[in-house]
Amino acid sequence: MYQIYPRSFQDSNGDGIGDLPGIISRLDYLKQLGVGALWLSPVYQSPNADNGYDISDYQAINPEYGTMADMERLIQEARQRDIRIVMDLVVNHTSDEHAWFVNARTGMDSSTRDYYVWSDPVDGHEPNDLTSGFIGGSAWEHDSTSDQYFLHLFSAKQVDLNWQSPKLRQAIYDMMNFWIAKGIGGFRMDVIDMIGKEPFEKQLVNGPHLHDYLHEMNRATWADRDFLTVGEAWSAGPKEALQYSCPARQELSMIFQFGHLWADRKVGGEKWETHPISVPQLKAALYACQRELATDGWNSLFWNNHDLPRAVSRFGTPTGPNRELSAKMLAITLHGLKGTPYIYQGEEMGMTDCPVTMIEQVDDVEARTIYRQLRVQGDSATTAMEKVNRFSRDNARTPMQWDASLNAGFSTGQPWLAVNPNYQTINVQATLTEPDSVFETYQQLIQLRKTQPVLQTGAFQALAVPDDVIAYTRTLGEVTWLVCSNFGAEPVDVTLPQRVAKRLVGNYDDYPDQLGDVQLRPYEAFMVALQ
Ligand code: TEU
Ligand code: CA
Repeated sequence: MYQIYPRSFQDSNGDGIGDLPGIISRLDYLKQLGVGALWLSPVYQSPNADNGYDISDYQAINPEYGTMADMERLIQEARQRDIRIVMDLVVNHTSDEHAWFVNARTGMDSSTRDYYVWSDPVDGHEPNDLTSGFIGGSAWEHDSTSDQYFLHLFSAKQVDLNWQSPKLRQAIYDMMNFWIAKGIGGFRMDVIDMIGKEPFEKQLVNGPHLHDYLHEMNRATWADRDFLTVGEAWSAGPKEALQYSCPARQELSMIFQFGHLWADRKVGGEKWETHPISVPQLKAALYACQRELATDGWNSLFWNNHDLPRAVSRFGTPTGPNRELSAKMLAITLHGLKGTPYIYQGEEMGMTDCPVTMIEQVDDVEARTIYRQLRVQGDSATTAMEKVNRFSRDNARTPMQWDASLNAGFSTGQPWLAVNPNYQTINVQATLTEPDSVFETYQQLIQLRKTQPVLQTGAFQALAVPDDVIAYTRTLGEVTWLVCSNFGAEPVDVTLPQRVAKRLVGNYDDYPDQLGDVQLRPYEAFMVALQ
């Protein structure tokens, strides 16, 4: 699966905003990479308070991105290349400009009033102290027409839907069926662990009816079709992942869990409280998922997305010769695991985070709020900007770097978010012409995943190796493959199963044919077949 952030992928008309015709014009490139599906971040009608994660009409395309006819053409053109389109389903909340909410606001008797979460004031105040993630302050907003409060766990323009309403649930399923009928191949479900919330109990994730709703949704929409669903679930660990994805329960194909991404964060801390990456913590989290979902359920595999720093900047080295080495190492590590790998646009050529010096250069609503809070708490502007540069979602949202021409070939106009200045050297054209490129490594890995059953279903086994190394095998019948990766920029000695091996993929030309005691070079990684 390849994630496209449409705003930043390819602009076709020079307005500085990526669009659907732009995506269509790059389908051959994606086919060449070999991916089987594209997850598009939201392209629906939206006032863009949170770049499309605030939808005002689920059944219309944002004119910035094109028309419904463009969308239909994208679905067709992709299918002709054996690529499915997976749409982002944002049904925890709608925009406050959605007709359902505009109508709900007209009064207590409105037909869609119960689509949202309302409460009378308690002692003249908000019903409780829930806070909004993105803008700080209360998650309850006062509505003067009815003197009630409504709930928004994200920005005030992202109003929480009330899944306890059967009518709302049916309206969502109808909308999903509208898209399924258009021939899409799946849904990525935004903050799906929140739809069963009990705001008055202050239970925001994993509500008591969450899994009932997902089962009901499955039956009411894609049941019995060849259709992929992946839920975003920040609250889930391996056990919950199994619940969501075990086929017998008829819920989702898989979920995104984020356990491995705590490896450079204070657990339970805030997202800007970072520390150097702990590889033991990283592998413990990855392995826990492999083990828990070994025989039932299914994993998703990813290093980054539109909310997170870029993989090579976070887990590797974003400059110098180690950039390509570490980008390939990350690709090899991920693609060897059992599950469905997700590539975030630009990852396939080792695109890096783009640091900024002033908060004014930042678009992301979340980063702007946190910056303000950090300043109030006493951080200097410099310290606060350092933190913002480590976590800001803009890091991964800068335009796709296609070539070394003006604006990286993304747009002939002024891009909505500045292009990373390193586009002169890091771009698609360069990676396609260079021998042994990062792109080629991804391409090889994708081909192996498509053709080699051992990578699809082979059993996972971790190997005992030094802290900075991740090494595991996958076994199916007589076939055993080994994946070994040095996550450090320093050489490290390891002892690996001593059997003659066939080389499959690696990031150094001359990796050993005979394993045993081996010294791994900086960021060295390989996938080999053991005999
Ligand atoms: O993100 C889920 C979410 O919980 C975010 O707050 C996430 O923790 C944060 O972005 C990490 O920096 C999803 C979408 O992926 C995100 O883009 C949306 O802004 C959010 O939901 C609201 O729809
Ligand atoms: Ca455009």
